[in-house]
Amino acid sequence: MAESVVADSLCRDCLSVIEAAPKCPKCKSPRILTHPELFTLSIAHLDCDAFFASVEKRDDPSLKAKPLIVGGTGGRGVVSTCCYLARMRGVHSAMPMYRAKKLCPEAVVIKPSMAKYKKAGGQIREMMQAVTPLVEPLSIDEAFMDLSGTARVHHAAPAVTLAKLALAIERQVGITVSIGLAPNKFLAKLSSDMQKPRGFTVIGKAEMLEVLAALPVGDMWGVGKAMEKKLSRDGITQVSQLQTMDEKILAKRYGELGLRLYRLSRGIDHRKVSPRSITKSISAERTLDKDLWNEEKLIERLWPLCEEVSQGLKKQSFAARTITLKLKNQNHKNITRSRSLDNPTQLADVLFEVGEKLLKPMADGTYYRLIGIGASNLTDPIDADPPDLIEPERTRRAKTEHIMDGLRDRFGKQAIQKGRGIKNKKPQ
Ligand code: TTP
Ligand code: MG
Repeated sequence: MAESVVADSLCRDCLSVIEAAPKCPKCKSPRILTHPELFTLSIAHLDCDAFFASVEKRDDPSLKAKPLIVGGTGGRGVVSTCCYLARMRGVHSAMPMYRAKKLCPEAVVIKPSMAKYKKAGGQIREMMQAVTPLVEPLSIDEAFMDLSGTARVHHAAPAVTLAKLALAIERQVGITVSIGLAPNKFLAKLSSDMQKPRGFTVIGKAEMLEVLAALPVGDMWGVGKAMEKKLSRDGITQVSQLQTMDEKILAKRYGELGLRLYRLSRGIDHRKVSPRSITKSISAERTLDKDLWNEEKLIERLWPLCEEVSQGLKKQSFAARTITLKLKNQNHKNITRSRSLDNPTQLADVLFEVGEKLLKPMADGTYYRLIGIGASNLTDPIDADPPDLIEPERTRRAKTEHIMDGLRDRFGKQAIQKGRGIKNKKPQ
């Protein structure tokens, strides 16, 4: 009997749908994508490769073959990103620049030009939105896309449309991207990172458990350094271990995060791709009824603003990496002070703690007529507010805040107020 052959492969260069082969029979390209679920999956994650560095190389071809670092060049500057040549020498994002230069002395170092990156990011987003309205940007260079139902419009399976999009971005924007295609957001994001740069990785239902089992727990979305250490102390270092653990035990030990680990380790993620334009910041500010200089009084005004911003973050499903305090003096001059966080937050408590620290040196006798707090550098809340092992009190406060949010949802905003909120209601 003749063996039946299945066209389960795609040439990423000429976009022909073919039978599995080492090279495309039509254009001879070796960039063949083969997977049994290739033409049925529709949730994707797209992430630009070495984004800032790629834009710089595009704009100055003499940099193409050189290791390139983009970042702050001052004494305390850090690496924003670097090209893959510099990565081979051990340089990576968030590394102090002096260390990066030691690791790769011949690297060219360039200061970031945000306007250029925003333009390129915007162009790419528009191209994604032309493919499907269901685009959920996560940051300037990455987004989820849901391509379910697009086959009819594009006369091609999502995988083909995505490969075509990657080529179009290379041609029109001049940089490369990596794509992950999977049954859900968690797996799509995981897969887009697996074969960078210029990658296209598929994780299907059939092999997802096996793929996940091979990962260290630190690769799980939402497991930061502190959580990784905690799990390791408890003897859990591999996702394969989580896969054998009982849901109730994980929930009891690690709360909400434990439940998430249970689900994600099994490849379960029901979150929808929710289209939204990229919100840059969420803030709240008040013009004071009377100009204030007193530190304590200014701090009292800060708390309700932090609660407001925190509610906004939670409602819109964002977490902030940067917190900015804003003050306006009697000459109507705006003064802002910002701080970046190690872990993004959604919590009023954290906003307040940072806001208070930023405010203290500003309370130098100057009269202020307005106070505000802003949250920016917004990311997915999945990484937000990991349990604080150094300050367990902070974890306890975070838990209280979540419980109060739940009560507020059930009984209304005024039904429950946190200590600081109540204090602010007292006549002064
Ligand atoms: P990433 O997508 O995390 O990194 P990348 O695009 O440079 O590299 P990769 O190929 O691994 O995706 O971030 C996108 C851009 O955001 C990056 O080019 C620079 C900026 N960025 C910072 O400024 N600081 C940081 O710590 C990180 C991680 C990124
Ligand atoms: Mg990237």
